[in-house]
Amino acid sequence: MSTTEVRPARPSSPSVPAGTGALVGLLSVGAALAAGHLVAGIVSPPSSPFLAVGDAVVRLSPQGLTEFAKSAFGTADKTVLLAGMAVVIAAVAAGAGLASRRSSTPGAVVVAVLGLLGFAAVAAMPAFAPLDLLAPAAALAAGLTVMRRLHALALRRAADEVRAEDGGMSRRTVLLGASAVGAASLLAGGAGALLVRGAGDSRQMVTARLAAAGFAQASAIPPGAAFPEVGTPTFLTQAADFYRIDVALRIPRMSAQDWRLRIHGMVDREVNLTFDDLMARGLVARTITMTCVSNPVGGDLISTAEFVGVDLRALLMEAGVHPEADQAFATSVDGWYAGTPVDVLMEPDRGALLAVGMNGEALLPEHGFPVRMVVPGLYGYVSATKWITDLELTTFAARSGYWLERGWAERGPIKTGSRIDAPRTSARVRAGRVTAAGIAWSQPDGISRVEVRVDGGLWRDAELATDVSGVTWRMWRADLDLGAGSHTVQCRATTGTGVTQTEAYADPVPDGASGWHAVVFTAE
Ligand SMILES: Nc1nc2c(c(=O)[nH]1)N[C@H]1C(S)=C(S)[C@@H](COP(=O)(O)O)O[C@H]1N2
Ligand SMILES: [Mo]
Repeated sequence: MSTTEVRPARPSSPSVPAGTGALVGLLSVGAALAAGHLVAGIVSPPSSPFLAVGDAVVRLSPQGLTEFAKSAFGTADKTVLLAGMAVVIAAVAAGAGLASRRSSTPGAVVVAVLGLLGFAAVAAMPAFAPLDLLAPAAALAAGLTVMRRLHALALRRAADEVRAEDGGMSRRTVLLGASAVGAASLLAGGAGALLVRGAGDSRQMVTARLAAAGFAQASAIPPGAAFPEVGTPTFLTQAADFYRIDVALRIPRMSAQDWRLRIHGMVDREVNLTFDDLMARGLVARTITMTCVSNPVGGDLISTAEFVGVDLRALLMEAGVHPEADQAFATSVDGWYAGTPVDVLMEPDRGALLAVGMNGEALLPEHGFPVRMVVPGLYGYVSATKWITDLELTTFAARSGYWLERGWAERGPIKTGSRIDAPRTSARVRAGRVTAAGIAWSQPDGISRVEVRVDGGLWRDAELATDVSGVTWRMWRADLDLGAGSHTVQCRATTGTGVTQTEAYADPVPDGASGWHAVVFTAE
């Protein structure tokens, strides 16, 4: 009896040739990126997983690095970044294919991990909306499908070769499958790129036209108009940090060229406007603080920007509003609607705008590109229709706005308010001299006084920042002398006409919150 084991000569289990393996990896990831880009182009351009990952890289990079990239590559820095990303992703994809020569599982795992990265980047976008998840979902599905199907094809071909079977699957079948996937990816990715670029081009064009018209830079806000060094917001809110409220599931995408506005209803003459018509009229810049009616006492649904646009009152005068019309009913391209009191719009000094720009640039898509309404002193839900395409002069009796139908008030004047930004609730600060700071607003009369008190003691005047205008917020600060222990600071504002903010607490529903903001913190 022999002790030597005789292994039967069995054919080694089939494995995909290295080159084919790498190709399968590349094609799977390529198909994923292309599918994601195409769906994003249709649904919402920023949700392209490839672009979203790029944006996330920029946001998460240390500032020094992004500044270096800017100085080294100038405006091409984005392109350099995306090209670099493409190289890294291609290397990972080829590696994943090489690791999957026998089974497609390692490749599928890599595709899934890349897919999750895409999901995370899209979900972390500043203007994320649930429908944005469609693009990374499409990418993941395409990547996994191609990985499984192409790999199976390549493996069958390899097995046939091992068995040296005649009439087995030919090399051509694999090549054909790979070419089909490659061609489909190129088509999908190309179409996606066109769609994505179309949206971006239109915005860039508007920004360039604003620059040419002399509105590139938001006008200088006087120094001393804000106290960010002690905790207030900056005077102008960056467009990307501007609070955002809307019921749009996905941000409407409309090019400026396709935009139209019809002013009609109870008017002498219907007015029809294109974007070029708007630009041809005199543009005006107005710095305006906007507020949402849902903003609770102490809340942050309040922001300020320099808006550029066309005077809405002048347009309405051109149309000739009938005296019976008490409501200007605006509809946006996504179907949302809001009614604004005509008497407010027609106040000579109110300054209502059809805005096309914000802080020296075209509006951001999520803030109403290409055109929105802005009315100083009215909450957004009755005045600030984004993506506006229709303005009907009518009556409150005839039509009700979206939030009116849901129990909110008919007219939405912004209530006088003030907020403490420093110290923060539950903060621990050093006992001794503590600087409290915050904001106050009362449109259109402005703020003449802000008072603070500690632990229910006497009210004392805070120092007011340089006044900008009655329709913007005004910052304040006050140095307090505090012993160790828990403290409560409160603030209250007085309007330009001498009316002090009410202490009476009210919830935001139905016409805006009221009451004095209080912050409890500890000095130690
Ligand atoms: N088309 C559209 N416009 C809209 C809304 C909306 O839901 N859809 N919300 C309004 C509300 S309630 C507010 S407070 C402001 C907010 O504008 P912002 O997102 O640019 O800050 O937009 C207004 N315009
Ligand atoms: Mo709002």
